Amino acid sequence: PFLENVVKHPDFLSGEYDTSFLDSTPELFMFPKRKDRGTKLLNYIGSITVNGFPGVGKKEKPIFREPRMPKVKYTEPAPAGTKSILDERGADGLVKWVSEQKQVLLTDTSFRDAHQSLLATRVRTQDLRHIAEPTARLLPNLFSMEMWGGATFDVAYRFLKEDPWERLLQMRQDVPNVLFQMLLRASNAVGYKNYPDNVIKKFVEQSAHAGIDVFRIFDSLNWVEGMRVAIDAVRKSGKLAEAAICYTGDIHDPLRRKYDLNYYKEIAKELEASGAHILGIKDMAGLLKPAAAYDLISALKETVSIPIHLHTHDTSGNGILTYARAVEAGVDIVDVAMSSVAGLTSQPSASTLFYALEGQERQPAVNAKALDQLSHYWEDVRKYYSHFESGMNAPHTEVYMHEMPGGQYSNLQQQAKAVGLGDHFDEVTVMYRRVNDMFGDIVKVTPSSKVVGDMALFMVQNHLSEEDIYERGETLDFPDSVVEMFEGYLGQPHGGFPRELQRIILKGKEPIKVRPGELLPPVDFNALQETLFHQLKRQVTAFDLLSYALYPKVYMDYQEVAEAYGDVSVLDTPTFFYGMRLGEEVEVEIERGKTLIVKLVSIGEAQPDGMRTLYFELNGQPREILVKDES
Ligand code: 3PY
Ligand code: ZN
Repeated sequence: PFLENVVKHPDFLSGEYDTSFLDSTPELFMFPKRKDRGTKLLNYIGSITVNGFPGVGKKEKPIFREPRMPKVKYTEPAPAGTKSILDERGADGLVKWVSEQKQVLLTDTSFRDAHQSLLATRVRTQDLRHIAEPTARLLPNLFSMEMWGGATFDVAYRFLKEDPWERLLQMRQDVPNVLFQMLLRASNAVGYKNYPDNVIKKFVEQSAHAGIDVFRIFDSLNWVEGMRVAIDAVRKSGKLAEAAICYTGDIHDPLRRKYDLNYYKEIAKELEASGAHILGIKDMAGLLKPAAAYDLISALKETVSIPIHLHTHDTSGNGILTYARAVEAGVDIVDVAMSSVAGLTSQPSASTLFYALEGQERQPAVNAKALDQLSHYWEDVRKYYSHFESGMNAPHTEVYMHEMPGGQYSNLQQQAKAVGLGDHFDEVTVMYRRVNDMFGDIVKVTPSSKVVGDMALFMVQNHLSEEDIYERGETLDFPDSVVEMFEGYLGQPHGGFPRELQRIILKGKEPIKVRPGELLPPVDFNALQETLFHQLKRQVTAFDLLSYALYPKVYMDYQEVAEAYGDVSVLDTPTFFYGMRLGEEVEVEIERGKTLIVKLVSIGEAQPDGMRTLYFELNGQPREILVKDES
């Protein structure tokens, strides 16, 4: 823990430390007394056993097989990979290396987008960690592992009750050789709204220190102005700025001229000129059809000289063909996932692509047997998360109609259910597209996609047609997210907002035209540090500050749970979601070399006030825990 405290110290993280800070910083030696971690964990287990996991409900704990692990030799150090190249030759050296590779390079998204898109982002750090080192050793010639950012940040706090920074620091220890990649929503960081510039800069700086090497930066309206602060911050950190264009529409559709080849070429040029090391094409919904992929990548290869990294979702079932054509056109890197967490709303499968390109000189240089073994692990782990599956189990070409991003489909479905529209989801998807067209045909990706989703739900729920909006709009109370977007707080869409609709939605308010970051006052981190110090009653790290600045309520709620239950990330996933069966015994490693053995002996009758006593054994000693039965 000492090293962890040092490594997490803000001075260390900002790179401004010298050796004297250890002497002048006695709080590093004063750890909060982690009294009674055992009891806190028993309280958590007891509460889940009696009441079920929040949002999932009380379910019988299934018997899961122990996830199959690949065979890996740990006697040698991990083979050198792209991370070693970045560390030795810097960002430009790495870019040069990428450009020199004949075969297409791969990014493994299993640790981020795959589970964000298939399992509501719910995969826990522990399950990621178990397979991180095997992946790094078996696939050392991956371009990168995408393992952070996007929704993983807030979901970790909100639902998994674990610290995303811890995830990054810990996984970095497991993976010294392969680049770590994150998804950064430009001025929206890992959130859903614009933040002040100093928050974005500090977030990038700290993420880089904690272990991120490649930042895929995108703006939810493809507004390059909104991306510059993040691009500059990444360049300053010495890491790789992958500036991405979100792909929308269809370059081959004569009726969608707004997003033609020229549109993408112009943005690509702007991004290259802004200092991007790599150009990302972020096909977040999986709309890029194979022939379009060939034409788009061919055109962009002629337009820019930086490497091109393509990301798609396999929702339509066309992902592999799209990649095959993109590879033919010279794409440098593509995003794939391990088979058992690939396909559908996730990325195309790594091994499928490997075999699809057999006999071609650009076939990726990966060990197909290793891919199978890694996939076995994910197949077993995925079962822990079955409650978060979307239910989509076949290719879904309707995505070409509604254009919903991979990660949004299941989310919006849940939102629709929550407002009683579970049986009307088809209507919602059609309305989603109609809203897009009303909004002037915009890029739909977090957070602009959420705005379109909110409006579609609002209209279906209130039985409003497009005509109603124009006729009665002045009397309607539009969702906040819709008003904010039309005010300009997510930036400016290509071609501007439709004037008439904007006037109706804003009801006389003036929209902004400048970058929201220019108007938002900077966060006073010193003042924040003081506030947090009083609230947390402990040393405040740069990570605490940033998490609070991004998500004050989510972060404080997390702290409250951590206070009540301790560090629940140490529990195995079945116990975390299902609690314990009567008579079951589980081992919990609370720190390296320190294991608790927990046995649930019996559960008492509910008292008139609803309280039940749970009888445990903790390392052989009887322990009683009181839990209120909420049923
Ligand atoms: C995110 O922003 O989380 C996304 O994955 C967008 O596609
Ligand atoms: Zn994606």
